[in-house]
Amino acid sequence: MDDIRKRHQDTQCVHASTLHDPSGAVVTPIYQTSTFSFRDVDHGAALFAGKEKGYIYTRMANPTIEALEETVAVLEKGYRGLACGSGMAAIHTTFASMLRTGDHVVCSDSVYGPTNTLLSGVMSRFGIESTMVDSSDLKAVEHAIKPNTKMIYIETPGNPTLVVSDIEAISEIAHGHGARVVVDNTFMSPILQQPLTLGADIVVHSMTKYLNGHADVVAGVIVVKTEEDYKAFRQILNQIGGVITPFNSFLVARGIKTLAVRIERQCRSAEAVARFLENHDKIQEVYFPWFPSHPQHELARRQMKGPGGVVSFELKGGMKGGKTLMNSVRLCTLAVSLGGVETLIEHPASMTHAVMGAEARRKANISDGLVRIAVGIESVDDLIADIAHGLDKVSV
Ligand code: LCS
Repeated sequence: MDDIRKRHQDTQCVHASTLHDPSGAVVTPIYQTSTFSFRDVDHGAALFAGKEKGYIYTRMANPTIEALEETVAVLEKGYRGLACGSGMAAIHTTFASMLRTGDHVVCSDSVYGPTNTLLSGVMSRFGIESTMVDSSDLKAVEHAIKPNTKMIYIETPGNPTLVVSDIEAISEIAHGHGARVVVDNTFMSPILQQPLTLGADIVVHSMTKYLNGHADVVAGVIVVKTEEDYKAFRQILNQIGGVITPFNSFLVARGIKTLAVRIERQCRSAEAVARFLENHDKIQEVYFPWFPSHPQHELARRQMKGPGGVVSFELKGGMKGGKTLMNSVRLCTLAVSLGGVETLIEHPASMTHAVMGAEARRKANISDGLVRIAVGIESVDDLIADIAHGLDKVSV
């Protein structure tokens, strides 16, 4: 569809990955090949020299992967996408493409645990410094900037406390200091938030979550705004080699066809679950950006089109209560990850954010009693009945 960029996102989800395959296939086929043949030596040389368009080798480009990359770029209103083998591969490729020894990064303290440790571990070994800040506090963000700050990295809402950061204001601050802004948009998907339209320079996603939506693929993507960035990032991705497979690209592109409808249901159900929890007498605190009790509630309503499908909360019984709940639910599955059609429940302090260590968790407000539910698309009545049953077992 030639004018796909002008269509509504609901339409883009369904049609953006259609390739115009010579066979007439309605769905982009899986080009399950590592390499592509050349007509003759001059053709191969012309492809390598960039004088002719075509495919060479799947680590460099592949039609099935390109169809997915184009789909996410369209949905994010970006220039082009670069699909990666995981969300972490997308984040690492972004760091490797934008930073060099001696640079400094300001990063939200509320990010997925391994993003935090990628900065404090691997990147610091290569001489890249980072400062973790509460990125919902604009003064703290500006204060953390140094003369060598090249990047402000935010995840909003942040995993797992759902702290919300102001993308537009942070982009203005960053650009005023010659730094660029990367937003991890995993928790929102492009349906609920389009950071590039708010001034951010780069978007990353773990496509393992909402974009794929079916808990059967690990994948990531980077979306850039300019041709210059695209070329630089592509070169680094090609060298590092953290690419996605054609088969996984096919699955994610298939998942995206239903993204808009899944997100609509997940937002509605998450709100109902959060409201149930907020009114329950065994619950101490609910973290949900759509509620007036959330500290960045007004910003969330302005910046996001919906709350997303994740609800975090603390029980009055602290960690002991949380453990009883997680061991007692029968429909919610005790597992990490989020964004799939099935509801998952997990314990950030001992699971997704264990790697950060106790001190970094304390700074990021991730208490030992915090429980995270990633709401799926089951009947919300069944979900609430399951959580109610689990809470019945908790003694406070
Ligand atoms: N960014 C965010 C916001 C994430 O939540 C995750 C994974 C990643 C990046 C990394 O993506 P991956 O390499 O796994 O595709 N988050 C997980 C979570 O909260 N539970 O399990 C994985």
